[in-house]
Amino acid sequence: ERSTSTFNFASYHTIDEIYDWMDTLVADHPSLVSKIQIGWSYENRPLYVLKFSTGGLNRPAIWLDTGIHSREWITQATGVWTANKIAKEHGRDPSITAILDSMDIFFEIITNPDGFAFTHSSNRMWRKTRSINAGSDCVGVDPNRNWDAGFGGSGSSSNPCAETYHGPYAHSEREVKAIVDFIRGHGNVKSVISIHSYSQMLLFPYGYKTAPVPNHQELNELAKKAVSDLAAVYGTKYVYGSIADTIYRADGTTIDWAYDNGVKYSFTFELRDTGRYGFLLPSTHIIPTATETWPALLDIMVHVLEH
Ligand code: ING
Ligand code: ZN
Repeated sequence: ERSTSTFNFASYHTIDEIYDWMDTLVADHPSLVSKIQIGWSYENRPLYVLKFSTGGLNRPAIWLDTGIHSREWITQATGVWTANKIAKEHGRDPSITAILDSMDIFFEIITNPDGFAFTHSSNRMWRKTRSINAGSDCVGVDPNRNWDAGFGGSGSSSNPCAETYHGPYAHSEREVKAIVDFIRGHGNVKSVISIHSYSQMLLFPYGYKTAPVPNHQELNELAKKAVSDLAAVYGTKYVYGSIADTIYRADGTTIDWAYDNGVKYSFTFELRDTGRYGFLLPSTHIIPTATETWPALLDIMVHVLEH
């Protein structure tokens, strides 16, 4: 059944189900949503991005991604719910309507499709890409250590068998390079929001150094407001701050690269939970997690619109 009205947002889905659902979303909202392909994965799966736009030419844009780490299933599920919410609330909710009056939103829901397929077929706990590493029996690169921002430093591993293996060179992974080329080619991306799980955190640059970003105070206050509005929904507590201050030093991450490439509103969410279920979060959490995250996303997007 290819209809957004019968798709079950409260359960986890395969890549084929989610890719089919994208086409129904586009079909149901043809004047707002389109699907673009930004490249191919290592195993030759298409890399799809949903574009939300009411027109214009190369409008200022917000980039959202979920599922760059394949085992973080709550993120792809939240991505599906959120993309549907954007389409549904456009023309109803004043904030998202105002955002889409002058900005475009690009949303890559399955950012690591090979890894995601592998979590369904073989190993539910797979994090990395599925590229073959020369001279090693271990497969995959950490796509959140592969970006050209402090690439290869101590906050990542040079061991291909490690979960945080940075890869042979920056942007070696097709899944990463496709986003780099897209954001560079677009030239007007104002915000990157890269969604992970788990830990309940809202993080901003830097991860590859302890120095604060020039607009640290602005990002810190925005994060404070976003986690407060998130907590107001069901009481879920998030901590916030720079990556290096809040979790650990991490080199070669998405949002550090974005920040150093002119995207001054770069954030990572770490969604539910804090470890009871971890990556194996029951599907009963999907709608509550997405619902509470929505006002936090709106806070960031409205701030970007106003700055
Ligand atoms: N944690 C992230 C990781 O890649 C992170 C935390 C996010 C670090 C963004 C730096 C930037 O280590 C998980 N769970 O993936
Ligand atoms: Zn992650």
